[in-house]
Amino acid sequence: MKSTDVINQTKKWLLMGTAAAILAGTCYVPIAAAHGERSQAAFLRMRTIHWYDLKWSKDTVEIGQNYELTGKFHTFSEWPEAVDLPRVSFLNIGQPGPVFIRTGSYINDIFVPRSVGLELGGDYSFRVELKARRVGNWHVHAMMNIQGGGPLIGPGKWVTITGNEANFKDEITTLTGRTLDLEDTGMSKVVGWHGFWYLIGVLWIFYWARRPLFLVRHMKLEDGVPEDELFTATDTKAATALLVGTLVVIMYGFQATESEFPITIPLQSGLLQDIKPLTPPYGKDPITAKITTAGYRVPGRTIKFKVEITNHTDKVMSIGEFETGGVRFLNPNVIVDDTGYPEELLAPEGLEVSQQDVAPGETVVVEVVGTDAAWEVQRLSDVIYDPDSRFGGLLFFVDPEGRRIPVEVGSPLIPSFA
Ligand SMILES: [Cu+2]
Repeated sequence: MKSTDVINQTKKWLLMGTAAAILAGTCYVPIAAAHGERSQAAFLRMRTIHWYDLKWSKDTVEIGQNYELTGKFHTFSEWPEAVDLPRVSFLNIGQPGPVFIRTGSYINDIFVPRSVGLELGGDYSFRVELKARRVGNWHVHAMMNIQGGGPLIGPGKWVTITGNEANFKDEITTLTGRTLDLEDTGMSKVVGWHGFWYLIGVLWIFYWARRPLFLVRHMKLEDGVPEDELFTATDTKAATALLVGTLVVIMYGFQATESEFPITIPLQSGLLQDIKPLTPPYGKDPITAKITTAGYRVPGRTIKFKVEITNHTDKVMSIGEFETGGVRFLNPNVIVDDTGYPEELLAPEGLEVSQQDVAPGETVVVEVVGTDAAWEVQRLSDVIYDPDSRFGGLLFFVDPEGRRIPVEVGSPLIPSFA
């Protein structure tokens, strides 16, 4: 084969390869349907933070409009060893970049722009206030970041943002009385100063690069020409001018900025505080639930357990729901979801119980069976791969007034292969 043939062949293949890469990149845009949580170890998701009573305020918002994610969460008592205790935790939102901005977030009505400490075994309420910023269809998750543990991703729901992004404004008023749009505050100054110094640097290089740079100078040095003959008196003047000029501009810049912003404060940081859990409606441990056996079929879509329940209250309590890893198995006789909970996580008729109502003072052993595709789709069945085959969840009891009382349950979870 002649060498031109080889070159032509190479060109042809290169061209085809590039075309294929561009085509693949532009035409194949897969939709990410889960956003990290499914790949997390099932036992971690079931034994860390349990999100419940979640409410995403609407399904569609316009640019600049407010949006809210509210709900409660429970910190599981038997916190897994693999995750540090939630002493430094940050309430976050799982979304693909700032498609919403967070205008406020609260735990138990305490404003939490920084990390906080949480107690194990407690229930907390939270509220995250958002403002729509990017047009699109986004999957928004409740999320808690634990220092020394990582992100604990809660249930996510799709929300559509419509409108014109150019209209988005993030206005604030500072304590000095200025009204600023944080979308572009300070941008012109940052670009201006960076551009200015970059230009100075380029000009200085250009000043020298006009003359031959490498070979000529190298050869002169080799030939024993003294170093100081390689630059002229003008060069020395130019260098001095640059040095003095730089210092003057720095001083000017410092002064000008100082007089434009006379009052500035350092970054506000540090652990905010330890937040105490909510006071439960019936006091501490109104209902005790102790699992005696628990298991799941492999492969399968069912988790079942026997639980010894004692009702310490003076009301009849009905078992309405079992929640684990964000999946809600409902007993339709007791709880019908009216919050628009994400379909893929909701089993509206997924819970079967051998006894639904527990009388005041009664102790019973109830068999609970939760069945839904979500057990498999959300990969909770993948607990078979986990190094700690234990689970945790919340059993929701409903009192005659319709109040929901979450009771933590957890135990080893034994697979069966028959
Ligand atoms: Cu998601």
